[in-house]
Formats: sequence, C-alpha cells, structure tokens
Amino acid sequence: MAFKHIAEIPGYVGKEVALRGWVHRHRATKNNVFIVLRDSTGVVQCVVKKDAKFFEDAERVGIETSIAVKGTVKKDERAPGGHELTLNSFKVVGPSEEFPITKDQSTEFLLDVRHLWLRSQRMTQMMKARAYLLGYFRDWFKENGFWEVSPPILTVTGCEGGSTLFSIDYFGRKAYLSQSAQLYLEAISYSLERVYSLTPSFRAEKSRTTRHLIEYWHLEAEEAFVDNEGNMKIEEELISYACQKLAKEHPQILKFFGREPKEMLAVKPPFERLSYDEMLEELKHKGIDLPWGEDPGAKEEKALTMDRKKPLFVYNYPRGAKAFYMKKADEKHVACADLLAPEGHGEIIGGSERIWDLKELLQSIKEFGLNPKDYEWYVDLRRYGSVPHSGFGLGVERTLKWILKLEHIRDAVPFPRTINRVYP
Ligand code: NSS
Repeated sequence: MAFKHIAEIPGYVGKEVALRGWVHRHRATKNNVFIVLRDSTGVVQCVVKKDAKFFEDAERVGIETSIAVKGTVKKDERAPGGHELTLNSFKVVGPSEEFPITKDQSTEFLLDVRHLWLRSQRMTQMMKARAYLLGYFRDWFKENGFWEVSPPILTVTGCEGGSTLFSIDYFGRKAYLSQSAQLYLEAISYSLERVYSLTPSFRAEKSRTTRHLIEYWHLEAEEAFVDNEGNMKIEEELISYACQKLAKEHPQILKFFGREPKEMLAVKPPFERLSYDEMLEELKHKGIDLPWGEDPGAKEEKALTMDRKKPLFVYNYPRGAKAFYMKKADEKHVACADLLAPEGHGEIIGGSERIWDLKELLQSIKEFGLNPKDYEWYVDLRRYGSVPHSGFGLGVERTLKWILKLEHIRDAVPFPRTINRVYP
C-alpha cells in the first residue's frame, strides 16, 4: 500500500490510508492511545483502541519516534486538521530517546538544539514561507528577462568596506568571504544585460542586533542600461509580486505568524520615495536630529517606518555615507536608494546606479582610500564599452522578518550564524 501524505487525507474519508512520520503528541488513557502524527504536510490525530494487538507498543511510544501506520479516515471537527485515523497497523521505524524539547524552554536552549527545534510548527512554517518567497522572486526574474548566474564566494575584492570583511587563508595569501556579488554581477551584466544571483553573503558585524546575521542570503540583481529610478521600479515590482503571491497562494502561513494577508495584498507599487534630505526633515519632526552625512541606524529607521504600511525608498544619500562604486547624483549626493520595510523593520534592500566612467571610478577608489591593485579587473570593465547600469541587494532574512512579523532575524533562517553562535 503506497504511503500518502497527511494533506491528502480529506480525499480518503471512510477509506484506509498508510502514513509515515513522527510522533508529535502522545496521550494515553485507559482505553485509548491518541497520537498526533506529523509529516511535512501537517498533523493528524490517530487513535489506537484497547483491543488492538499493538496497543502496548503505541502506549509506550515516545515523542518524535518515527512511525508507519495504517488506518481508516473519519471526519472529526474537534481533531487538529479536522480528521482522525483509527489505526489497524502500527510500526516503529526509528525509536526516540527522551526528546529534550518540552514546553516553555528558553530561547538560548532552543538555539542549542536548533537541529531538533526545526521540527516545530513555527520553524516548519517559516521554512515553507522562505521557500515560497524565494520561488516567487525567481519567477519574477524569469518573467522579466533576468538570467540567474553564479558568482564566486571567495574573493580578494571587498565590496562594502573593510570593517566587516571575513578573511581566510587562501594557500598563503589573504582572501575574503564575499560580502556581495555585486562587482561580479556588474561584469556579467555586460554579457547578459539583466542578471541576478542568490548567494550567501558574509559580514563580520561586531554589533549584536535583531537584524544582523554574520552569514545571510543575498538576492542581488544588476541591470545594464538602467538608472537609479529604473532600479527602484524593478525593486518595487519584485517585492510587490512576491507579497501578492504569498497572500493569494499561502494565506494560512501568513496567518500562522499573525500577518493579515490583506496587508501583503496592499504592498503595491508605487512605493513612497523620500530623498535623504527630506528624510532628515521628517526625522526632525519626529524629534530625532540626525546630522547631515550620517547613515540612519535602527533607531532612525524605526521612527521612519513604524507608522507606514508599505515599504519606503530613501534615495540620494550623502556620498560619504555610502560605498565607492556609486555614481554621483550631484556634488554632495549619490544616485542610490535603500528600501525600508514598514512597521519598524527598516532596511531590506540597498541599491544604486554604478559609476560607469573610467576616470570617475579611479578617482573614487582613490578618495575612498582603497588599493587600486585589488580593483584592476573591476576598473577594466570601464575600458571596453562601458554603459550606465544599476543594481541592488536584498537581504532574504530581513525581508522574511518583515513579512512574517518576526522579532529576531535569526528566526528567518534554519541555522543562524550570529556573533556568538556558529553551532549547531
Ligand atoms: O550592504 S548592502 O546594503 N548593499 C550591498 O551589499 C550591495 N553591494 C548590494 C548590491 O547592490 N548588489 O546590503 C544589501 C542588503 C541590505 O539591505 C540588507 O537587507 C542585507 O543586505 N544585509 C544583511 N542582512 C542580514 N545581516 C547582515 N549583517 C546584513 N548586511 C546586509
């Protein structure tokens, strides 16, 4: 008899099915054993009656034991999932020692046993939401003429400043783990025009916050013949597409996390745009004095986005607050934009128009105090048919944190790497 998944059960009322999975909950009374069985698609209550020859095995079975069962399906409104199975066959696949996770355990403990905690409903739903989200991003790129490409992770060329570079010993020479695929995507965009990649990025962030990971997943795009405004349009279309899809196709996952699907349906272009200088004005009205030239931090971003329902672009930052590769918008500002998620979550995307003129780039590398030797190949791109181009990087975990209303970024990834945790 072929095994079915729990999600298929509604099609088998009155019939017999075979299921396999793990013991999620267990309760024994004098005459019945109730087992809530879990598989990747859901949970279902199974009942073992006193007269079953495997009653004692079922009575003793521990939480998280893997089992294979057969039983008859009946509708039961009170049962989790709305159906119940009366078992006529019960086999242990792999026994379980006493499961260390019980109710009300500390966050630290749950992080220590993350390899087991991933079986929880919360983590399961998060991982599904994450997979759907990445799928929608890919769908959007495909429908809009972007090629998926695979840039390197080991590099000698820093992209986002030396302070967060992770260095490694590369057979006697110093190399780094990638902070961003951007420079490589720029090179590939002069071949394929519109490209994107999904890779891990690494930041040796010394700060302990609810929105920084040491290793995070970075969705980056680069587009030839596109300016900063065109870049923002691409970003808002991409984000909106994924939010609409999640709300329409998986509202129950959003609801599980306390997110109303209609809030995601409302995430439609155009997103509001504030220039950096306008942002300072708005902050002033909110009682925050950010000196011109400084990058807004968590506090400022929270103040800006707390009462907003849709993401907000802040564009044209002061040159000194941003990276060497950004094209000037005027003498003081660069043509860039950060996308801030609403409800206090803050930055989820950083993007910009790139310097595409050779002399301007050499000048900028010098002014930012970088070693021109490390950037020779990157500079070279400007020697052979350079064109205006722009791109952006989206933090997958930050985006998920916003959509699922998570308190901490570590719950948007199965095995978080933070300043004090690289295990399990
Ligand atoms: O540093 S960024 O703002 N921009 C770049 O890396 C560009 N080179 C991307 C590009 O144009 N191709 O990082 C982009 C996004 C940022 O908005 C966050 O959402 C996310 O990457 N990010 C992080 N997420 C989690 N943890 C950390 N530490 C982190 N740093 C950036």
